[in-house]
Amino acid sequence: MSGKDFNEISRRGILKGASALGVMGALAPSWLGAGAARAAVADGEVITGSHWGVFHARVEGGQWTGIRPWEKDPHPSRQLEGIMDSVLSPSRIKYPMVRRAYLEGGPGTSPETRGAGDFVRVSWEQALDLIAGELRRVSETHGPTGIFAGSYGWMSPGKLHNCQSLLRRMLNFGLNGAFVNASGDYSTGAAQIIMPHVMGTLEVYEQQTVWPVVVEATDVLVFWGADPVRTNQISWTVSDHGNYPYMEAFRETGKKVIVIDPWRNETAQFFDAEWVPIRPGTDVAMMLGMAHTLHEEELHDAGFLDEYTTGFDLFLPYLTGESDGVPKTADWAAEICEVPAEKIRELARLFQSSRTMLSSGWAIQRQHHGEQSHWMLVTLAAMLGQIGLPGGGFGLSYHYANGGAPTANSIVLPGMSDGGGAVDGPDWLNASGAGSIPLARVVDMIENPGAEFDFNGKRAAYPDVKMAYWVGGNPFSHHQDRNRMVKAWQKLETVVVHDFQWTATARFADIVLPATSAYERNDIENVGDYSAIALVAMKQVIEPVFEARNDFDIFADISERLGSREAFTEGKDEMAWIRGMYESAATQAPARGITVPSFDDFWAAGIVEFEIPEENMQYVRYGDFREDPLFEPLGTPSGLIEIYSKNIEKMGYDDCPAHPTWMEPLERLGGEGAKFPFHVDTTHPPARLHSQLCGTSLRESYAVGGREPCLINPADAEARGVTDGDIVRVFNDRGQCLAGAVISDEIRPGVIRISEGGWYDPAPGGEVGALDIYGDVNTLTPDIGTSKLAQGNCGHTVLADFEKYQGDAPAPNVFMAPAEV
Ligand code: PGD
Repeated sequence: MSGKDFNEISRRGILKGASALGVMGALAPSWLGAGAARAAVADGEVITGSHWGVFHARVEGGQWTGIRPWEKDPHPSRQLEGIMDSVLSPSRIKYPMVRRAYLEGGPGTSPETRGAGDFVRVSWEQALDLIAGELRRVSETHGPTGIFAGSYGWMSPGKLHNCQSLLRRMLNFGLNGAFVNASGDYSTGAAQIIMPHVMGTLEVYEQQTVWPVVVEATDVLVFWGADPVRTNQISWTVSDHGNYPYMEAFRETGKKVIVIDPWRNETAQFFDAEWVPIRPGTDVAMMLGMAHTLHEEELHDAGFLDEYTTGFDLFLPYLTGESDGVPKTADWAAEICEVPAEKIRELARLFQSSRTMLSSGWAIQRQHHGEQSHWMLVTLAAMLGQIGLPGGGFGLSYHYANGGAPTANSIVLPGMSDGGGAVDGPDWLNASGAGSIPLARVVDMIENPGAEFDFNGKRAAYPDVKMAYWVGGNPFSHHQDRNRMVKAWQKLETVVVHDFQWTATARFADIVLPATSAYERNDIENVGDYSAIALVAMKQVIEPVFEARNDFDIFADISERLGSREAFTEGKDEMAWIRGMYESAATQAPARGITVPSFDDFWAAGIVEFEIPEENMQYVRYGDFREDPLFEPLGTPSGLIEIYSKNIEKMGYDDCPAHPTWMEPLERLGGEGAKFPFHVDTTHPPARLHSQLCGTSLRESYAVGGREPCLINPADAEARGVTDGDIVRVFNDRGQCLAGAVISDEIRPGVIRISEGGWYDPAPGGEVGALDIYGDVNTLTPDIGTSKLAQGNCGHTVLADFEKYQGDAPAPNVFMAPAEV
């Protein structure tokens, strides 16, 4: 099976949202909002954009009836099929709703009934009064750290309707910035903190050596825990899918591709790559084994290490074992990572003798001590001496948002300002005394007010948060250790959520507001996070569904109640904001030597495309640094690649030494005292974006027995008496969930795979520890920080066991809205 066959949809075909129309079509007259007609057309096609790409929406009689991918999308994602369903699905939030006990008893009443689905419909006026009143009460009673508005999540693209910036804007103007913010993200929590120490930049969100250069110059392309064929379907802004033609071109060259991964992922299948089925969580050991081989055989590039790096001499005693008595030989590594020592040596020699690109994903840093993985990868690449050469070195973003697709000469849109005052470090306090925490420690914060925590050289105490306000994210999907989280949430007095889907996060809230989806409002966005090949008018496709309102309008109305409407809106409506953003970006055009259409012409055309300059087709990451390290130094203290970091040394952390180090994780296969026999690989899903689209017809293409699929090696399945299609219970000391067995030798023995993003669906009763009956893998994962340095999440460090589920499995509940009362 090729990846292309797997995740692309027809470019020409118009997709009918079959199940959406089936379920909601009959309700058509009532699901349209009553307000003035704002949709772009009543009949015809409307262009818009999404995380899954640009598309044309077909509208007939004011109803959305089909989707046609943009004709210039080189690889439209099949996930587009789920979009209409997400807008019109039975899990749609229709009205403002308040948890009954909260409505009757006020903040903090019976928090253990959160998640039980007992909601009462209220009017918009009542809901907005409740929220504004509660923001005031919490802020007056508990001071500037009473409200948590870190509110992380992938929301929807669109520069104006960025609900998270809008939330913070409302609080910055309405409450003087008196709220707790959060820094970092769940994608690259460890890498984005360690990489500035090592390379002087974030690295993970930066342009890669471009694909045309890779196709031309790379001999060996390594995907180390990366699955770009799967994950490039989506982007943070509007996806361009620019990597797919180049991946096909690389495949056609017949050059070598190696995938180091516990499962033979879609990329391995697409390239028919050599598969190295490593034990999860042991990549640093394997890299050390390769580094040792290079050094022992004098294959490392001593000249490169001398000129472009610092600290190799301090790392070397560790590598050879001089400092700790343990030489990190290939044999030593093989014991840990279960890749044969001879294979480790062979790969080290191959990488050294060929132009090799080490392209890594982010799963290997979303682990306990995850800082070490990318640091060691850089160190290995430095020893190979190819950083800054065409097609060589390392890349941390080929799998994300089509990193490596050449960059066009585009104008850049400004984002929606959050009004300033947001705090983005743990101990930096803003004028009103509010603070910020590393994002993935949110549950730790709620549980342990006043407790001290470390973060990247700083130390601060957790605030005592009483209220959480979440928009555009699904923490009851993305955060680890669900049961710990359910319990911690009970300490909060008030939880407010805006979403358009009844996610578990909405179900565990007190006040739930129905937001519009991106297709019920107008917006503007870049196409291609790295390629920036176009700007698209995200035109409103249909009228708001039921009583849904734009986050912007909701926050404007709350601002009104807080006396700050004018500051929040600047007196501008939706189209005035969009026009302003475009016209501000257009002022960059002369300096770029390009002309762009007027706003009115752009809006009428729906899209404006940009050319890729020839020099951008040749871009080599770190080419300038290699050319002249004195005039093009890195942003590190030494200006060089830091294999040893004096700054990290000064921090003195016991869980993040000053050079890359193999450190035993909390738990791993083959690790001492491993209590459960299977590692759970919590990869990103093939047919949704995190939890987005889980509530749609796309689920029918992958669910097994109505549950999230669980990939199991045949030997492991046989040992547990499980056959294909069985429902299994997966469990450990932290939690339990059901899943549907898929038996396949594409996953290595000892590892099972359940994708993140399955909607959490606790069995009725919903008490802490309840069986999750759909398959949220974060019922099983640990909620610990990667280390004191980055405090990133460890969603990929998890052992569990499984068994065939006995008896009748309860039907999932989570895909229907709670009863309307
Ligand atoms: P999404 O499913 O994208 O997940 O976590 P994230 O919270 O980003 O949730 C976005 C929510 O925003 C959806 O419920 C959607 O309906 C809502 N939404 C969309 N548009 C709007 C809007 O305009 N307004 C409002 N109000 N709401 C909107 C993802 C996170 O999960 C990430 S980024 C990563 S990388 C992590 N990955 C893993 C992993 O690999 N393994 C594990 N175990 N756990 C992970 N968790 C993390």
